[in-house]
Amino acid sequence: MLLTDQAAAFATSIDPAFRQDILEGLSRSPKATPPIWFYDRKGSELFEQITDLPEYYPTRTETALLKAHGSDFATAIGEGRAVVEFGAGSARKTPHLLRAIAPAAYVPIDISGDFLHASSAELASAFPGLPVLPVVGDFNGPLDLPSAIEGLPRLGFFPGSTIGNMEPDAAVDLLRAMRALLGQDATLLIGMDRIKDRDRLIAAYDDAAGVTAAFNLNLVERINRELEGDLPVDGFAHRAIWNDRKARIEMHLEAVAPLHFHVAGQCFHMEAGETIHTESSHKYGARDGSLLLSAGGWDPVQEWIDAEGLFALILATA
Ligand code: AVI
Repeated sequence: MLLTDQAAAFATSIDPAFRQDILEGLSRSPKATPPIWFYDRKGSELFEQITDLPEYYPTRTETALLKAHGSDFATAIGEGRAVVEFGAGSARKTPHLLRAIAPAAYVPIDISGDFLHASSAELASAFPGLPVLPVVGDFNGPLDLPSAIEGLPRLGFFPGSTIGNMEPDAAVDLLRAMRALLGQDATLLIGMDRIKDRDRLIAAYDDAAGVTAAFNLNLVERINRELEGDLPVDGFAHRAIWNDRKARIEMHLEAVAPLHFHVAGQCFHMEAGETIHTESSHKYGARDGSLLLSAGGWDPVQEWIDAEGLFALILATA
């Protein structure tokens, strides 16, 4: 088959994984798309804004824990490890940990190369002498660590409760993959958001300034931009729902009227009130985090939690 120039350009510029996930997700009933596709440049910037919102307590609380417990980390983790950060993004919390444990190398992993290279350069200048070895990639798939850290004991660092954006079975698979990647004497420091008052949880995902709504709706704009979509952005409303049975906040894009639209040449229809489930953010009870880690092949050894019980950092050994 011959492609026109325009179609050929479209066929080569399109991210096939994005196309496949969105077409599959919109064809499903109920409709659901994976949260990784929030994070184009604009989505990553909006997420950074979310982390500063008064309602979004996780980043502030976890950063305060990292600042406050540096000497505990130094004792429990020790010096000279290679720190491997999963989903490093802007890596704003990382300096607190690096200062406390004097690592031998720092390996940030992130899917967004632009973001990763900018934050790696900043860290390298803040920690002269520390080898900073960024890896661009999706930590949900197979990855190779830089050969420069061969032989060094590793600390996996997975802050932000990003584990909560996975279904429990996928979270267990990821923890097992991390254990295999990090090796025998590895340790893991992981952030987990706790179950709390429902109104507080909903406010954190439906802030008064509408930044989380813009973050969710940016997915519609991204589909239009990158997948030849014609979704009406004002045809969708942001919804944040607490699903108590599954202990998770769900973000949805709800059709405010019956909608017909196209994506990559395929037609879709939504009834008014029908939603696209765009993200789950699981929250953990007092023992849930330890159970999840154990299922993932890790042995939880220490936990740090703020006075209000909002957010926990857990240290586990392989
Ligand atoms: C990245 N992740 C841990 C965030 C969360 O809280 O689940 C993503 C997010 N979605 C809306 N607000 C923040």
